[in-house]
Amino acid sequence: MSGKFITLEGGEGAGKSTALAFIAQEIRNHGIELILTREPGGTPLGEKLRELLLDYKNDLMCDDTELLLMFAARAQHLAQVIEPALQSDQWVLCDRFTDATYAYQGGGRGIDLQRIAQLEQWVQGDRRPDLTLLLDVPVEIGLHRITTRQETQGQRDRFERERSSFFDKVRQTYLGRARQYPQQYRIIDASQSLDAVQQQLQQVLSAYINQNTFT
Ligand code: T5A
Repeated sequence: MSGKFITLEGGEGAGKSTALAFIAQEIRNHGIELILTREPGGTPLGEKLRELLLDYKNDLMCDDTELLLMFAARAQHLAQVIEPALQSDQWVLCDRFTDATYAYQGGGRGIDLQRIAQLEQWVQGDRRPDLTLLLDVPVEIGLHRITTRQETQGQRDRFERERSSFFDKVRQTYLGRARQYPQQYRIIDASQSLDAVQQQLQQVLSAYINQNTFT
């Protein structure tokens, strides 16, 4: 069995953190060895870059700096964590990856998608996710959820401070990529109840694992 690279994506308030533990457990229930990681971050150096990227006090960060820091963290993450795991036949579940760069820096900030594609090729070579689970939720529902969560968890980060028009472009870019890469993407309707979201995830994962493992 060769390692599979699974990514989890979605706009703000889509429920990724909530879904992550459930997805990991579902995969491990099939006897698969899995590592869990995230972007930006996933390594000690990447986590430092994450702090810079999310800190709302860095409000003067220009769009190219943001893009390059995302890919700097990613280069380290691939070299130190993702590639070694996949090459030793472990599966990797990553909370966000380059599809987030297309959605946020491309869709949200308006950076030319071709420039992102060039960096993607440079940093990743041919490495792409085998499966991307997109938790899709209308922007107003997602933003309402994070507003409720912030009452218990403090300050909004640099991205969470963006306007709803920014998140609308993020969502449309994700949905556009899901249409463009139907083999890679599975769209989960994340506006439903937690139980219903988990049921969808279970169905998608069972089908995927059955297709990609042998006993
Ligand atoms: N970024 C990242 C880029 O711009 N470019 C990139 O290349 C990359 C990799 C940090 C930021 O970095 C940006 C995007 C991000 O803004 P992050 O930490 O993954 O990345 O971002 P968050 O979106 O903040 O991720 P979280 O997983 O923390 O938040 P979510 O998805 O909002 O999830 P969660 O689980 O905290 O849910 C929010 C609230 O909703 C409730 C939860 O209980 C929680 O209170 N909830 C539900 N309520 C009702 N029904 C459901 N089905 C629910 N599911 C969850």
